[in-house]
Amino acid sequence: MKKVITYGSFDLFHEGHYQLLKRAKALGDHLTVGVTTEHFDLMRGKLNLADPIMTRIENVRKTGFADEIIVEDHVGQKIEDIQRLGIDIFTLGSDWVGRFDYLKQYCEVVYLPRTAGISSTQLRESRNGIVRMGIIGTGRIAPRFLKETSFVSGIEVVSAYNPESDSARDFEEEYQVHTFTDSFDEFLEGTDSVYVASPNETHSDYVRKAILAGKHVLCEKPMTFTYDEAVELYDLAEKNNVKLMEGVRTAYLPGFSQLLSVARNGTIGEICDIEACFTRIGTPGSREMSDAKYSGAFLEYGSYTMLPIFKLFGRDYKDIRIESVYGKDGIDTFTKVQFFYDNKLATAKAGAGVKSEGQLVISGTQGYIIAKSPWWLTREFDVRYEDPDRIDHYEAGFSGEDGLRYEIAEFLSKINGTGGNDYKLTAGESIAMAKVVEKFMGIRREYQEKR
Ligand code: C2G
Repeated sequence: MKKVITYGSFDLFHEGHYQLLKRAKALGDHLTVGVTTEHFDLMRGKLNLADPIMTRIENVRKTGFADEIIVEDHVGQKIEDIQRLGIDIFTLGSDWVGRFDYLKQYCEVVYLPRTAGISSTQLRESRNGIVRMGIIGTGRIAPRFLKETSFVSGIEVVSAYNPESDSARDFEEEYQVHTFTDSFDEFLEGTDSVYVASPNETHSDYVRKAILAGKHVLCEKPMTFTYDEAVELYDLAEKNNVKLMEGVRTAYLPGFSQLLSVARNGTIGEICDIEACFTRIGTPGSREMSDAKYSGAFLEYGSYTMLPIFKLFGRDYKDIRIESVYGKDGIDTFTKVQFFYDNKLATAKAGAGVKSEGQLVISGTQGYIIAKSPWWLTREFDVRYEDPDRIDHYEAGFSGEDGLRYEIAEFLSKINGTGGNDYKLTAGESIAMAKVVEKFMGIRREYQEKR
């Protein structure tokens, strides 16, 4: 008996999938089909599947070609399956030519002709349409964001806005994105959604205006400087039936979700302490080194360090202590926020003019999780125990350099209603961050006024 295996996501099942399975079945007597999990697809950079796994499996089953259906959930599984199931032929469509030649040492590898003119990507786009996005602010992050959107199908940057005409013109010339300088309303008109990446102090006004114009908003952190305004903006988004999401990038990374799951599943016992640190010494004159009113260490990096704390301990801390080391003009070069929970402690440290070990340590009664710098771009972490020889190492998929594509994909699936629950960064968590930011700014202002 000749055994054949093939794999795929089989999202929005279409004629190409049907033909592939038919041809795969014809190669032998028994066909096994591996259907990918959402997690595995996320790890390999397929960011926006529309159908849940049960639907995808059911669609494969309905073709009648599969004698057996299995689930593919990890890298390296293909070799295991081929050996375990005694597979004679591994096959995939011709879009993969050459990519699986390494399997030739285990079985025959056949690339079948791909059906032209149809793909899940096309179907997703025609079903949901393309979400037109406008970028507000054309500074450092805008080009990176623009590049990352190209990895998420279904969203397209159509324009940008910057009231400073020089920088707008440069951006337009360099990146070929039509950039508005005068009319914000005109800019908004041609978009379905906006990404707010302007200077910190301008975020909330842009967010409000965009929401009122019926646009979905992804806003760089910190979205606002006050608790009340954060509440107001999330309410406003709900009332206007648009999505509002704060761009605390780490929250949307598959590796960070995995880290939170490991922390929550009891592996390290009961969690007692969290220490999260992020430092980056900025170039002299850069915003984080010089804008003592609206920037500095905590405003730039504090959101990352508060994230694991709010995710794991919640928002109901009993007390909070905020202390900073100040530089010229009273800007904070280093800020340490201590959270006191009921029998639990947490520390968030941010540095813009002080360098430290940027790590995340989550300590429990049985062991601890350590994620080394750059833990905020979570690619890997360890779980360690009393026995120093016992270390469990976890590695997560991570595509691209800065993880922005995961945030963009999340934003898109929220807009398209395919994202499920709002658990990665809830409005409540984002509002809790704004509350700490407000308190921090009050303390810093007081220090600056007294000097
Ligand atoms: N396919 C095809 N014609 C199309 C579209 C897809 O023949 N027009 C084939 C693909 O080449 C693949 C199968 O259908 O063999 C499933 O495609 P996807 O669902 O896109 O899955 P894919 O990302 O190719 O997964 O471990 C997963 C595998 O590596 C492949």
